[in-house]
Amino acid sequence: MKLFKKILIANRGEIALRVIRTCKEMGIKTVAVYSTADRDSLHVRFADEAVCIGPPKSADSYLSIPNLISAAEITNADAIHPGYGFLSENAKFSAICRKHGIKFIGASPEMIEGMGDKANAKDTMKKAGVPTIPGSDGLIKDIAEGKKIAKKIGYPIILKATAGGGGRGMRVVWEEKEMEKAYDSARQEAGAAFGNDGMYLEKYIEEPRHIEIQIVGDQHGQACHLSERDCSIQRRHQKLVEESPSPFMIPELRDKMGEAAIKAALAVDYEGLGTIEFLVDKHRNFYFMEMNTRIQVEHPVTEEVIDYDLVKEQILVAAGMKISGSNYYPNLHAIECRINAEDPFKNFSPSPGKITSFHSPKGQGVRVDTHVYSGYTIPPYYDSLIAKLIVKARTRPDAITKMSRALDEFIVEGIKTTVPFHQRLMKDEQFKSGNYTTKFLESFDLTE
Ligand code: MV4
Repeated sequence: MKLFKKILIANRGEIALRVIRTCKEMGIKTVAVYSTADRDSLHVRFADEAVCIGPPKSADSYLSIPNLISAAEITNADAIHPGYGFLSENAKFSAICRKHGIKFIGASPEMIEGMGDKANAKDTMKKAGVPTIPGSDGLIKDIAEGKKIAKKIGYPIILKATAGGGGRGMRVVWEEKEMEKAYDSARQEAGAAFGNDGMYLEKYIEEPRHIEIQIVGDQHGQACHLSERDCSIQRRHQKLVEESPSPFMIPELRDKMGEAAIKAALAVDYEGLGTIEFLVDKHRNFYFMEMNTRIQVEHPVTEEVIDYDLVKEQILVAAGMKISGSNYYPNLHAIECRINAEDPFKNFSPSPGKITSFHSPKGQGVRVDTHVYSGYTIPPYYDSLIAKLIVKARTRPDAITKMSRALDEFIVEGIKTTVPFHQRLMKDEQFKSGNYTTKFLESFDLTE
């Protein structure tokens, strides 16, 4: 195995810093890239080298493939870590890195393309024996075909864009007479958003949980799982809280879902770190939803419960290391709260600006991943995540208590944050009971 000498991190914010930390511990040199809006970010300060790649607009900096490849060539980086978002699941970028002899620490272009098309991904998983939701066999060609399949499987059904993501191009249909309008509008939305209006259909699962399995596959044909994360606390397809283990999990289900996730990874010869997302219904039936081929925002909850550096694993596997092949099971309970620069009392509207005072919580079992500090100005151009607060404890109730205590210590002045939202959530009886689904936040009261 030949380890990388220098990694360029094609990202910003807390995840860029997260990758830099692991590289340092591994003795790998780092190159940060930054837009002119990010000069003062900690990822720039803590990297061995830093290259400015353009103006604030993402399209001209963090999404500019020529600028990133130039930065890698100038600095002699032999690998690029894309983090999450931006170009982390961009098939073209993965291909161009390969062409330039730079290792892309992520999936191959073929894999990204195969999993990015949702109907195709579902078909691949179905053929591999991974449970999928009953529905159309691939894309539907018109409304008449949609109605025919819906009648057979029964309403409600959901129409999904094959190029979809973040809930766009998706419509729930409760009865046949709504089908025409739903189909036309979803198709139009998908065409405009993704330049691909292919639609497929499946049975609508009414109050599902979102439970995902972390997997890792190596270049030698082995794959294993690292247990689950429950990401059901979402608002408009944005995750706000993640935890591991899932409060809904039982050992038999974990074994079955873990096995299905490994089957999914082996079916596509998956190399690297990945996540298989499942929908889980109230009867604990589970169904493949999507596969993510990147490190995820919520990876720290897994790191905390299995005591494992996932970024290190990702880098080692990209360099050709053989994995041990054994699965990992949680020994502790971890919860992550996403601290966003948003006003939870004003519909989570963005709140960029200067942080006049910043003090992060500390103490046993408390971790804060952040790139910000007192005096830092949050630019308005990027996502609103400013910190991730992760706690771990022996049990879920202890983790919730610890999270409450840590949130009380979190001081952020000058901007609004989601801290007050999380404080309320940690005291909510239904959240505390663990009995929540992806619908939970729709009815969560957030008046000041
Ligand atoms: C579903 C579903 C119910 N039934 N599919 C949302 C995003 C996209 N990745 C898939 N999504 C859903 N697919 C069937 N057949 C409900 C959702 C869904 C959802 C899923 C996970 C987490 C939050 C969600 C919020 C609304 C809808």
